[in-house]
Amino acid sequence: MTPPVPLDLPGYVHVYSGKVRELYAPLDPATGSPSQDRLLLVASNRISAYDHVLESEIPDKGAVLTQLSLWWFEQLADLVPNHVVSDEVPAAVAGRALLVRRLEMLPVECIGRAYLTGGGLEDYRQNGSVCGVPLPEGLEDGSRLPGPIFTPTTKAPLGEHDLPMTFAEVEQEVGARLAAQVRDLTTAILARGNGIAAARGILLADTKVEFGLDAASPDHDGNPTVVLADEVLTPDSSRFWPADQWQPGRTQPSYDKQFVRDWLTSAASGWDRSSGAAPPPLPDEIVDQTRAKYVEAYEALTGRTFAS
Ligand code: PZK
Repeated sequence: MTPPVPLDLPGYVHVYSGKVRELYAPLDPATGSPSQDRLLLVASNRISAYDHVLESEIPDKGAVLTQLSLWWFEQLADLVPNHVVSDEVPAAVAGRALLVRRLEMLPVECIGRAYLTGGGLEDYRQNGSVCGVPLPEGLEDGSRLPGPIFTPTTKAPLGEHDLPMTFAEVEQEVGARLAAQVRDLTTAILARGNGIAAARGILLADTKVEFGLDAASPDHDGNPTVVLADEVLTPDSSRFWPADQWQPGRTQPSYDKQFVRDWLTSAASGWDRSSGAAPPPLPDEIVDQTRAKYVEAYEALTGRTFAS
């Protein structure tokens, strides 16, 4: 897995690369030193599947996800403040980058689940609970939960897998007050998201959100404000399912990645998922169909036309 070469963005310095996104720090024009209070969050057109970042890119994916995140931040603004400062960014990353407030990030991946699948389902089958949250008997892959639950994980370094945490472990990491705050915010964000998405034919099975502290703006009690960071309720941070195909008891089709997964696991790709080999490039029609699904999700949710 060779990380891509960071962009050369005059006035910015590269600080970090994730699987499909990058962080840059603006340079102070007067001193030339990196900003301590701002970051540029850039979404690429890269796509991952089966734990590989593919060599094929999906045109406009970075812009669609950035614009969707921006729209969700607005929909959630009465629940939680967010890190967005501006969408005025260098032309080279127009539409797919945001200038954000640099926060002290909490060392927890905040996962909310409204439906049971993936790692949550495995935990449930072994323990009858997910991250220590007890659940009713008889649930299957894709079952809707009685209400959204908080199933946090550790933040593992890039390439390693995050591990489930109990709520008590989150309390030990960040304190009882913050732990309760991020739990309640995570489930409220997912509930609000599903309230909006269900009417548009999309189920949000689960989501990962990240919070940071803004010490510069303390709340009423003098505590640092909890701020929603990163991306929110995008197909990269959440499982999107087509509502009309939802059928508990099987693996649900993915709203955005199903064409990619089906082709990669078909004989046509010649790829053996268990071989550890890099997946082959995607045929143009799979790229086009996948781009169309991202645009379709954006347009269905926001009611806006995606303008590339
Ligand atoms: C921050 N990440 C994950 C996101 C990447 C990596 N507002 C913030 N302040 C401080 N740190 C972060 C954020 C945000 N968002 C986010 N890591 C640190 C991440 C995007 C691309 F490469």
